[in-house]
Amino acid sequence: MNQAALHRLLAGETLGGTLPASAREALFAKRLAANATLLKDLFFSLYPESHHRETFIGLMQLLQERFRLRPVELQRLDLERLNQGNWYQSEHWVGMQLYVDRFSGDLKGLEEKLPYFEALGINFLHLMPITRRPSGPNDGGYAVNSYTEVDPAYGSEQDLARLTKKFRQKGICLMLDFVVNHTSDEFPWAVKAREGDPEFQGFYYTYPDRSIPDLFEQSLPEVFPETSPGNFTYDAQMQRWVMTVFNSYQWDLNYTNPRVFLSMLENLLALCDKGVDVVRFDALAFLWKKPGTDSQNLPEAHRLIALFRLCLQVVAPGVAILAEAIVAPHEIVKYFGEGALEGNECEIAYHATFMACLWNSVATRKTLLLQRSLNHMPRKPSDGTWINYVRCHDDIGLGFDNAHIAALGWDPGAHRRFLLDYFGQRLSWSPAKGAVFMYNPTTGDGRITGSTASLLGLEKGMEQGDEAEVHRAISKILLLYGIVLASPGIPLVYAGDEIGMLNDYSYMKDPKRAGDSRWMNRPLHDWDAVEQLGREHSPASQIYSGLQHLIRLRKQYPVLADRSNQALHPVGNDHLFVFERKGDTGEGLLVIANFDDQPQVINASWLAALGYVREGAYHNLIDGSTRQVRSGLLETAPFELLWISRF
Ligand code: OTU
Repeated sequence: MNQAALHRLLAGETLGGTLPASAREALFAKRLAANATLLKDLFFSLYPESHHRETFIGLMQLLQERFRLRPVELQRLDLERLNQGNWYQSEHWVGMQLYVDRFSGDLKGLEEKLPYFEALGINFLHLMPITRRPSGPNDGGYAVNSYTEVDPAYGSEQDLARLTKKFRQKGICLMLDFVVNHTSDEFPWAVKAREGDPEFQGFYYTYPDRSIPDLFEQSLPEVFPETSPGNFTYDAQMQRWVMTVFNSYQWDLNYTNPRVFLSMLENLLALCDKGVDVVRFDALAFLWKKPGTDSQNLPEAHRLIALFRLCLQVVAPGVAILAEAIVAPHEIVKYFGEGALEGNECEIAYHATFMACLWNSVATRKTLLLQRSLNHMPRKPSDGTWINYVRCHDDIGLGFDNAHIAALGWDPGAHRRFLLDYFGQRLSWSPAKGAVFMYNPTTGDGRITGSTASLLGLEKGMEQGDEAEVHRAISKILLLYGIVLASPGIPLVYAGDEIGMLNDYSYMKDPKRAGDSRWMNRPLHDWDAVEQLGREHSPASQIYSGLQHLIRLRKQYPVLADRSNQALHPVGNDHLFVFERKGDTGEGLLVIANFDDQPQVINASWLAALGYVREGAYHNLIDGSTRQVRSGLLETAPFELLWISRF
């Protein structure tokens, strides 16, 4: 059966919305055949055939069953996307990430905010976890009691169904989390394990004594050393130690047990059937553990992710996977799949290195580390794309290589300390108001929390009534977002940043959140400020309108889609970050970003050679102005961002 005929069948116009069983079966058979060899190889490489033949047959049955259950409307979308190719690489996507409860109360409330997204130009939404979670500490929903059931505080299943339908009608892409590495300690499997059921104890890494935990601890780093030191927790009811790499109430799933994989796949496919377009694989670097290693980025973890991907390819090929791998630069790229797995892991990954380097450029006012890190990163496969972001709900990890810091002539330890001091309010001259997160005195490692606006000086500037500081902060916010919006990938706005929301200190008074300063950058959305937008020349209004304008501009330039190239230009001025987006047919857009608080110049002759300056003039798309080069130099104002079009 050819694709067009399948399309007609799935469209169901002549069939009253139903699809003949024979056509569905043919489609399933085709998809399975296309993926079967690799699927089988991967499965038996993790779970030896000698012991797990039956489980593999169980997997095949599960795929068939889930394929039958996949709603026709989503099957149709799957086909559309297969035909469209890399739909996620379009310049048309602009994302926003938000906590539903903090943004709009619940899912119904979120539906009412659709005009807000439309006005700003947002058409890709990452909703932080919305499924059931413990009523006590739950890591913002990253400790799950269910992978599929909506938490009653957020609404009902119907609310979610209605919302996803609305999103589809409006062309909004929905991304939801799949907390693939761990469940809460209240998850049904954990409850059974605690009750003494050995089968479910085998769903987690549980041990009767410290011998194996101690072995693991020799090489396992700590993720939350301040609040959750160590990687194991003793459960008194179960009388066993259980691996808890994150918080003590987040139990790590044991994927060396194939039943865990099958059960989690079932959860994943059920989640996809709710109308999710992208699933965010949380903490996926940690999926496979092995004593004697740091149990991150292991080859088995990659194979496991590929296995999930291939199963999706059979059942729900329109759904993309986002890698949340906040790991070393050369490790991040591997989540797109490499070697035999290229194109068979995640389609999308957070560009954590880029994000971290942007913050480094803010503190140093220099772009050397940014350029060097990007230049040295292995290239991602052309079918993958990045999520580019300035800030998210988590901390900022200083995720760049010490070797690059050293190559610039800086001492890596001292440089990292400087960054923590700059953002963590230990330098009186720094405009940043942030906090140091999870400082580990033994390693000297620490991360940074705080909202974009507060980290860029808006909070301090407003407190001190320092207009110049406020102005600089606004410029810096638009500078960072303008870079991200012109970079290859999906730009993601962290909710609140569009109106310059400051740090929220209320978490300190809430026992469920105190101790985790990431809550500082998870404020309740300020709808009063939104109400006032445009009525006054407030920082919020300036940031909002600036961002809205940049978003509109981005969508007008197909050269900003991920399929076109990015070339970084070393321009001989350490304060500037200059890159060019180039299409196949001569289109081009040049971005110049000044990270310094002084005006900076570059030699314009090579810009003329590239076609961006003609007869001493150039065109800045951002303010629509045509400017003159003076004495052969192009000048940028402090923290200015230019998008220059080609003549
Ligand atoms: C993720 O982040 C989530 O984004 C966090 O909100 C969760 O707390 C965590 O997983 C546990 O579910 O440690 O500080 O890649 O950087 O996975 C953030 C490694 C985190 C980690 C990342 C994790």
